Parts: sequence; structure tokens; C-alpha cells
Amino acid sequence: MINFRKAVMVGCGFVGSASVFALMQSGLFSEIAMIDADMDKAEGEAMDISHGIPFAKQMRVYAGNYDDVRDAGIVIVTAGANQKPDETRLDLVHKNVGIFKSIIPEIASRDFKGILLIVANPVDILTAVAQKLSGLPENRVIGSGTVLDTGRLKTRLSAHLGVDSRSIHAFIIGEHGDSEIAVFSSANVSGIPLNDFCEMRGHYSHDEAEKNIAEEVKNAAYEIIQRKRATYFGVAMAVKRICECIVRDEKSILPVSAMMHGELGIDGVVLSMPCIVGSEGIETQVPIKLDEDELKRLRDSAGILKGIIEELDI
Ligand code: 6V0
Repeated sequence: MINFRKAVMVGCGFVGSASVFALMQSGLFSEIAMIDADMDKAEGEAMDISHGIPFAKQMRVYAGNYDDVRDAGIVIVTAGANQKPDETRLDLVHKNVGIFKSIIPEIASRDFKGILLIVANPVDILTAVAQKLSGLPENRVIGSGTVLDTGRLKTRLSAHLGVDSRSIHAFIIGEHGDSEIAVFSSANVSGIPLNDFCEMRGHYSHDEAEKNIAEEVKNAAYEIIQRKRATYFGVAMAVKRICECIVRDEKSILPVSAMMHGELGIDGVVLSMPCIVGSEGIETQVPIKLDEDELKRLRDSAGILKGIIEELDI
């Protein structure tokens, strides 16, 4: 029987342990098993995080093994190399595909019935790899995609406009990486078109501001890695938000990595697109409006990812 109150984290490095720390505080799960190639690391992180439980909600966090996957509602994969300074996410592909070849068959062989959430980078490509290696239905293998980047965009716009980031509706779509696209054409603040709201707040140089903000969001990971060698708190909250949508069947719209089947003329490639997310994983994609330039850049982004996927030996 599937237990939606049980999660398994594969990979207990910066991202895996920060995510379990956020999930422990969320009250979403009654147990989280932590798995890592380095067993001591999994044990140490589980011990450390579990000592915070008396200050949150009762649950169990422990070092587990792949048999824990059997009845889990969600398995999250953060195992893999991270970016070093001056490395792109796409530079990680061969290392992390190799790691996925050892992890995903372990999950698939446990007759896993829940949702597989991929976070390791390059996340869109590794989601496609996990879909293929697991043989699970595509809706149940989702990537964290540009949920984090969209959070970064909202954080930046919130500071620019002096308004709560949760009142801003805007998405980063495409690759979680250098070819990502900030969709400003349909962005709005509680229904008010973004440019109108900007003018209400005394900002009139729309093109320049959009260009600067999109660049800052795209380069955020590089800036953080340069300073502290890894990024993990922001993504941990993105992981928590995606798990919330799944466990509570919220049907919220999040830009997760999803397989494209001809939408917007893009086929056979996993990209981050706004999707309705609930207990079945991805229910459906949401066709947000793009202008001509955004659509062209999305198709270019798809072309880059497709070229890489076609070269992989999976
Ligand atoms: P890290 O701190 O090096 O942790 C990686 C962990 O994976 C280590 O503890 C390893 O022991 C473990 N590991 C390696 N191979 C295996 C294996 N075969 N089985 C089990 N465990 C294994 O890296 P960090 O946690 O910083 O990053 C992990 C991944 O997340 C990287 O690919 C990052 O690029 C990616 N990120 C993804 C983000 C997103 O928005 N999707 C954001 C930030 C980082």
C-alpha cells in the first residue's frame, strides 16, 4: 500500500539535507528515509535533522535503504555532482546520468507507485532520463524545473515593485539553466499587467528593467556558488512547495519539468512549463500566453536540450 505520508530522499548532500530539513518543519510527512552512497553522511544528517523534531511536529527521519521506496508516496532524487564555479548545469550531464543509471533502476525494481521528483541537475534532462530508465508514467516523474528560478524572479520583482512576492504572477520557463526564459508578456500583479503596475510604482524603463532582472535571475546560481560554493536553501523550499502540492492534491500551477508532446510545436523533450500539480503528479500543462520572442526562445531552449538528450546513451 502506498503511504503518502512517507518520503524518501536519495542524495543527502547540501540540497538533500536542506530539503529534508524544510520538509521536517512542514508537517507534511510522518516519516522520511534518507539514502546516500555515503551511508555515514545519510546517518549523520538524519540524526542532526531528527533532533529538531521536538521543536516541530512529531515524525521520523532516519537513514534508510532502497526497500523504503516500496510504500513511499514521494521519492526525491538530489544525488549527483553539483556545479563548481564556472561550470554550467549542462556540464554535469554525463556524471549525473551515470549516477542515475545506478539509482533509478533500484527505485523501479521496488514496484514504486508514488511520484518521483527529480532535483539533481541538469534537471530537465535528468527528468527525461529518469522517465526512460524507470518506465513509470510520465505524469509521475517530474522535475523541480524552474520552480526555484520562478521564486527568484518573484523575489526580484517584489523588491523592484515593493509588493508581496505572492501577489506576483510570473514564470520562468524552458531549461532550468542558461537558456531559460522570463515570461514578462503575460506577467501580472494580481491581475494588473506588469508594465501598468511598474508605472504605478514609478518605473518606466520596462525593456531595460526586464532585461536586467531576467539576467540577475539567470545568473543567481553562479553568483551564489561563487560566494558559498553551493545553493540549497532556495531549492529546499521549492522542493517543499512541490511536495505540498502532491501530498495535499492542491492542483497548484507550478513550472515543473514535463515532457512536451507537440505543445507550442515542441515534441519529445522535457522542459519546465507551468503545469497543474497534484496527487497524480502532473495533471496537465497550462498553455500560458507567450509573445513571438518568448516562443522563439522557448523553441531554441528545447532545441538545445533535445540535442543533448539525443546524444545520451540511455
Ligand atoms: P552534494 O552536496 O555534492 O551532494 C550530492 C550527494 O549525492 C552526496 O552526498 C553524494 O554522496 C550523493 N551521491 C552521489 N552518488 C550517489 C549515488 N549513486 N547514490 C546515492 N547518493 C549519491 O551536491 P548538492 O546537494 O549541492 O547538489 C545536488 C544536486 O542538486 C546537483 O546536481 C545540483 O546541481 C542540484 N541542484 C539542483 C537545483 C534545482 O533547482 N533543481 C538547485 C540547486 C542544486
